Amino acid sequence: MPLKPVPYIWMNGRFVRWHQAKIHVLSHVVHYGSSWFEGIRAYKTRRGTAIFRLHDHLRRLERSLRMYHTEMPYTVEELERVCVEVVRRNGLEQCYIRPIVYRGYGNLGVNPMDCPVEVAVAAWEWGAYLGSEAATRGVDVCVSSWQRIASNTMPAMAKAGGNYLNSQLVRIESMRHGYDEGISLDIFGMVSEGSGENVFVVMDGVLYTPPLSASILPGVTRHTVITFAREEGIPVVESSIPRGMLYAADELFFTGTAAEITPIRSIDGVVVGNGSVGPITRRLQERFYRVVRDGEDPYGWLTFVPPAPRRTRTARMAPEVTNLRRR
Ligand code: PPE
Repeated sequence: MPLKPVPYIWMNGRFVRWHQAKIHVLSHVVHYGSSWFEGIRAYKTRRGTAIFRLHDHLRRLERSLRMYHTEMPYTVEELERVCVEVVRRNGLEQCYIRPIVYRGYGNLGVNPMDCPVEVAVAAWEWGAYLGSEAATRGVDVCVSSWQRIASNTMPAMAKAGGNYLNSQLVRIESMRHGYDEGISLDIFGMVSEGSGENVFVVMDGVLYTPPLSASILPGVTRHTVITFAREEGIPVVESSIPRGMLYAADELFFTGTAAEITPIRSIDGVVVGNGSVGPITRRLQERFYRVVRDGEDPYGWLTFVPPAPRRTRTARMAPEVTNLRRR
């Protein structure tokens, strides 16, 4: 399904029309993958539209940039206001928000430092990531023949555009072989993560997930699930997970902003548990929905979006996010 355009994208300090949000073909990012981004969801909760863990996502963006010796042109607080305004101005009740920082047009050659650091924030409606029945029925997954990037090649902890070439290979291979998604092992043969999700394993009532040293992205949803599990009294173990555990597991699931909490119903054709959503997975999903659907917010994870402006015809409004000075 192609993207469904909304009126505006915020780009380098102003709102531009969706179809006008363009870059030059010789921009550094096009050639060398030099971008850092986030994926954030806004939910239509009972208490109004709210962005989930906005601050935490933007802090991760800042850290991704630091790993590449690049300063964010705007502060986290400024970008928070921009994200809110992008949702509001486009009249979106629930959506996916994509802030992206990239090296633009300046010079070419590997050295990025002569290219401007540019920033855009877009939002669009994005439904279920792994299919409409993924959350209730689960997905079929394989172990990929592609290993996850090693932390001494590129920092897997950074959400950098270039990392997603590795993810693309995993995803393409899994789909070509008839699966919904693939899980990569790290270079030491231990379970790492999905092409766009973190992985959890349930065995004997204990929740296991790979540590940061397994070349994973430190997922915001992963942290959310760990928080819920601890509160529910479910023991959480962050440790190396041998591949065999995937086949022996009582329950398996993915977490991610796009995928939310998606049960895995088979791995390499081996049915997980009894093939239906397991009790711990379900409990964690319910906890998650209490926040993003009911708007319960004991952790301060929701940023509510004020109602949309009546007139959206002029893009020149909202001086608080259009007059931002670059740092
Ligand atoms: N690992 C990877 C490689 C990853 O891309 C994501 C998010 C996660 C783990 C989970 O992180 P978090 O969203 O903070 O819980 N993947 C994003 C990209 C999806 C896309 O296709 O683009 C997402 O879920 O938004």
